[in-house]
Amino acid sequence: MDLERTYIMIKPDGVQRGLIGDIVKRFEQKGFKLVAAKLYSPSRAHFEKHYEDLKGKKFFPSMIDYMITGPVFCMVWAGKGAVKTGRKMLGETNPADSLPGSIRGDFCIDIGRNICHGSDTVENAEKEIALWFPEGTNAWTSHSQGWIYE
Ligand code: DAT
Ligand code: MG
Repeated sequence: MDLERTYIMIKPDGVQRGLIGDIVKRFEQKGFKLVAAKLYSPSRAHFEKHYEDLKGKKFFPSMIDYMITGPVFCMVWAGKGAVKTGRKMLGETNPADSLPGSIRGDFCIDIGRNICHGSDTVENAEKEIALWFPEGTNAWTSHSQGWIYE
């Protein structure tokens, strides 16, 4: 089965606040499959590439300043509808608009400290996976597959 992949990243505030385990747990419990993960401290240029679509925004420089304050936890999760469902699990960009039960709805308050990133389209997910995991991801078969998919 060729599963859809999405790039999920815990930002420096999520790492500092000890939320890696909670966020990983939600994706695992949902039934998605972890195919790559690493703690990583990329350069400013790397973040500027990741967020290149937002280059003209007023908040762009301060957002990049925040992203380079410490390591981020980078992950690729695979599963049916992983991109769309992953975004739903994260919540809205602004935590104030995020429902309780979503990650941003439960764990953060300010838009500029919204603890996590998730790809917004399948095309962007594949671009982001290539940027963050040039070494590739891991192919493995989960023993739960038959209990998650019909
Ligand atoms: P998302 O992270 O939900 O995909 P986005 O791609 O529009 O949202 O923006 C990327 C990040 O930039 C977002 O997670 C937080 C920051 N950001 C977006 N809009 C902002 C704003 N109006 N003020 C401050 N930071 C903002
Ligand atoms: Mg985005």
